Amino acid sequence: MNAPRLQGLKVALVYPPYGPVKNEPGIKTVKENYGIFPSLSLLYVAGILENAGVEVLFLDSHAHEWTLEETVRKLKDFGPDYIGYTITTYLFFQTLDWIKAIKAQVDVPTIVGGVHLSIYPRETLTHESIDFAITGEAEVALPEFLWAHTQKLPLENVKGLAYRVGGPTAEGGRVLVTENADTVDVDLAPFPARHLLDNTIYHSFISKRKNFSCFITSRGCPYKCIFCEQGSKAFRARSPKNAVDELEMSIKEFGIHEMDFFDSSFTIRKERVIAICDEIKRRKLDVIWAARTRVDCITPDVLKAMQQAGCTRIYYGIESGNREILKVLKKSTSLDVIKRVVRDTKSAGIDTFGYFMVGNPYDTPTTVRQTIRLALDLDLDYAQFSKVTPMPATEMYTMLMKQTGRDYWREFVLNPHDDLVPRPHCDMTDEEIQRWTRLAYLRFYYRPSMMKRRLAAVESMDELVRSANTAWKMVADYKLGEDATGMEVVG
Ligand code: B12
Ligand code: SF4
Repeated sequence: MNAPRLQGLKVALVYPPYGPVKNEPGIKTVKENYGIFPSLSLLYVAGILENAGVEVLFLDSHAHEWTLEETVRKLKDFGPDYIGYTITTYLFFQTLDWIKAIKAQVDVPTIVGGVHLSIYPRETLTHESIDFAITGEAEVALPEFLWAHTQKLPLENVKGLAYRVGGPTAEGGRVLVTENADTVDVDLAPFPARHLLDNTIYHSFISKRKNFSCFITSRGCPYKCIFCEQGSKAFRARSPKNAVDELEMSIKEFGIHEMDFFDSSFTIRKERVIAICDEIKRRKLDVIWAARTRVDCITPDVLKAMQQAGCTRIYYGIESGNREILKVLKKSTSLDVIKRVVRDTKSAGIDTFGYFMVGNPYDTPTTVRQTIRLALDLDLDYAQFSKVTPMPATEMYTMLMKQTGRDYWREFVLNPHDDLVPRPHCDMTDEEIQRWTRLAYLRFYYRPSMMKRRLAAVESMDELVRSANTAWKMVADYKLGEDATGMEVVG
């Protein structure tokens, strides 16, 4: 990758704490108990920087619950030349608060990156506390930017960069966005720098082993579901050897024995998946793992290979129990395929986790009931019900912009606030959607059969406490019997 060497340079990466926001797809109780995950995005950035010779301080203030003061103290002790943050559109205003407060006390250039910057680089750079943005993947762009900036070379030659010229935008300054950086060869990307973390502190609400971490073996997605921006990114997969090398290193060097694979759809290429599984078995890696995929990318031989290689859970994007809505979402699958694949997965000895959405275009209480009914009938081991959030750079968001003539997220980034972005073609109010989502959880998890299953599956005291906590909060927050949807709460 011919990265310029940057020895002597110091960069701190900060992952600020974050909490629920109004546009949050998850309901509060579930969100609060979801677990603590490392920022894979920032770990990639740390790997890229170290590979280029930079000294990196990684501050996961979210996981460690470090206050702003503690974080600033650590930053001052380190004395960085730059501070970097990963940004998501939803959490922009929360992250920005930390960026501003840190900049006021450690005044070095701020660099930001993340998918958000490929969508709203100009709007983001109107905030003076942010100096530079990497607008795409950082593998090439970040070392080139740091080289050019430290050597005082012209920045317009750095691909994949956004920066201000001529002062603050409010006083006539302009934001320049250079041409997109070239696509990265995913097999050449440095591994996430997990050695910079205390890997013992991470867990999910259903993780069973320590240490726990997250992992990705491919980028982008060839499908075009209308609610997801990943379909706009070309699918690029790592070779089985490269992916399993990282897995092996995580086990041997950092004691990681449970991995959550965050590929958009892990099983898109069947032969690659089987090769990864064979490689895990050949190296006798002591790891259990979970992966996300689509029901129409699964076959019995893939399931068998995955189970034999330590896969204990598959997350399926099922989304809705209504055929017409599945078509609107461009899920291009049928209820029959969903039912068959969930059955096959369970027969293969792998737990099933279904993702569902409430508040889709044309959703009504009737279609939401169908969704809840499907989740119950499938007899999934876990289900997640999310309130629809039209995310930027998705077809669903374009629908909303056409319907309303507004670019809500753009306004949100220019003038950060926590107002709700409406949902396109959905007559249900946010309160109704919230209520249905909670009801869906209660219907799903508080059935006697499910409670029995959960208790039987609990492997440690820690896990039991986590589940009981979530369950108690969910019930305590819900006024049983006052629900207006007409569905009983515990079936
Ligand atoms: C793993 C993951 C998580 C994990 C770990 C967090 C993380 N970001 O790693 C968990 C579960 C914690 C999580 C949480 C959330 N996530 Co998330 N997550 C992902 C996922 C699946 C993979 C990220 C990844 O590592 N990709 C691989 C790397 C190589 O790509 P990358 O992340 O784009 O990073 C590259 C560049 O963007 C850039 N870059 C990224 N950050 C930075 C920072 C600097 C300083 C620089 C220079 C460059 C740079 O360089 C990287 C290397 O090339 C992505 C979707 C995806 N497939 O990418 C969503 C995604 C990033 N998440 C998203 C969201 C919305 C969230 C949440 C807000 C969800 C929620 N409701 O709570 C939170 C926010 C947490 C936070 N504070 O960042 C959105 C962001 C959309 C947007 N418009 O901003 C994405 C794109 C998924 C989606 N389509 O909705 N997430
Ligand atoms: S939801 Fe999944 S399958 Fe659909 S575009 Fe996004 S990543 Fe691809």
